Amino acid sequence: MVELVRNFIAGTWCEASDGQQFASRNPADTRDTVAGAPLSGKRDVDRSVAAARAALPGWRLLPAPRRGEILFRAGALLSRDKQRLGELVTREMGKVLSEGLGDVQEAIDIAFYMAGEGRRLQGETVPSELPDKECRSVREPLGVVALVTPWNFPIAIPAWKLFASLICGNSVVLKPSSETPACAAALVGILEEAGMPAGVVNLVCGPGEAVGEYLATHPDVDACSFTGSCAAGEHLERQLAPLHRPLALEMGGKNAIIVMGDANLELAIEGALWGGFGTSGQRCTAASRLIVHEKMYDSFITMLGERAAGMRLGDGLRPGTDVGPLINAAQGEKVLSYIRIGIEEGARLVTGGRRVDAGDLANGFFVEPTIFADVTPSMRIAREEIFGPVVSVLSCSSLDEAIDIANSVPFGLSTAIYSRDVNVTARAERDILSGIVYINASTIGAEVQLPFGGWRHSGSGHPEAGGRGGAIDFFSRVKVIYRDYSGRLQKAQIDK
Ligand code: UN1
Repeated sequence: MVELVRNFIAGTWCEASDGQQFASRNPADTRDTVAGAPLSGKRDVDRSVAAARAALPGWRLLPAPRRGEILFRAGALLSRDKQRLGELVTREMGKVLSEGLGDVQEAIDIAFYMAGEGRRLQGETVPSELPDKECRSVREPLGVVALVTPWNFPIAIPAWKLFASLICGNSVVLKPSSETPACAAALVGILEEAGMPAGVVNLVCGPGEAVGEYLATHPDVDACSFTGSCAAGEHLERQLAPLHRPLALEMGGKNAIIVMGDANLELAIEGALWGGFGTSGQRCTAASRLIVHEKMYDSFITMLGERAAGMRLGDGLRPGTDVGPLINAAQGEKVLSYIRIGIEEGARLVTGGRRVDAGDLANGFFVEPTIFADVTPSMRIAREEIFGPVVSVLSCSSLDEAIDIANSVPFGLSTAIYSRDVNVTARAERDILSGIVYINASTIGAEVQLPFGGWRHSGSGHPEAGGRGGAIDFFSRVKVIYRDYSGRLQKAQIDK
């Protein structure tokens, strides 16, 4: 069945202004067209920004707990439709069904979490240094916000951004990846059914970066939140710099798992497989470096290699599939080129390394779970984000060395350490340079009630998810109010 996706502007589902369409395809079998979507242009963006602007005053002034009620309903509707939406995620994006359902669950979680934030959008009240005077702060929305989202979490990431921006009172225009328009439209459809007033949420589809950039730099947009590649994020950062517009960026990662000599080996292997090959390695939190203590090194590699070689590639909708396809041929070729680079750099290929295109796999881009051993920190496969099922194993002889290696890349999103020694894990926790640290758990699977954000080249320092200290801080701005009820001129700093 081909889904008919439309733009959603001012509460109406509509075609692109010039009537053109593009298709999204099932990465497991590209003969299967998932959706026809409107190939949108500047006029569609202009209309959606105008709709968001027109809807802003009413939405901004609706009490935040009332806004939260709409998000509660959206959470309930997402729960009702979880199976259907999870299958759509798998069909349009390729991740295995359990993860497709997890993608939807993450959206449910953030819906309920942000709905509750509607009753917690706190400011501060502090004493004044002067009598008969109040000092307090309140949170206000930024205005019209552009949300530009990737394909790897086609429901969860738009949901993170939508629900956080909406609870704060912003109106939005969502531009999802052109790989996954049907998932985005399904989410927006849920918000419509939940009772979102017309114009508060608008959707414009593809094509790719041109529309996203036009939207983010649009003169009537107040802020932008972007998740995607470093190259696209940094480009956007340069475009937006002269506009002095708040910009939240979530970009790449080169996340490490440190495995110390006293680690629970079986647990560490499971974490490495899950973090390295879950979502076919197409997560910004994917574990792509394993820094293993020399005491464990050989046994770790042997066991990991055997387990990875036994993973089943295939269509994520088929039960028993461990690893789905890559999103498209360009991404597949990029992954293969990194495998060639690893071999040329002198790393040892333990398992995998090839595209599999026999039989049922002929019409997607499937790459075997691939492990390189004897990788050194300066190799490109140890430094650059691959975004595929390729894992590099490096060795270390101490905790300090492991942390140095982990911190030696420009990224800093998620790092894990496996050790039974609490003194070791506490030091790692303190010294690792990344926004998220896992102890005895893999690098993937962050929960929505805490901020999610990368340090250094992984992000702009404006985390997603979480409340204060997280997404609420980005999607709202603080206004400070001084109220003097003394009836006379009081001079701060002077009247003491
Ligand atoms: C991403 O890969 O862009 O922590 C997001 C995780 C998920 C989110 C990943 N909850 O792996």
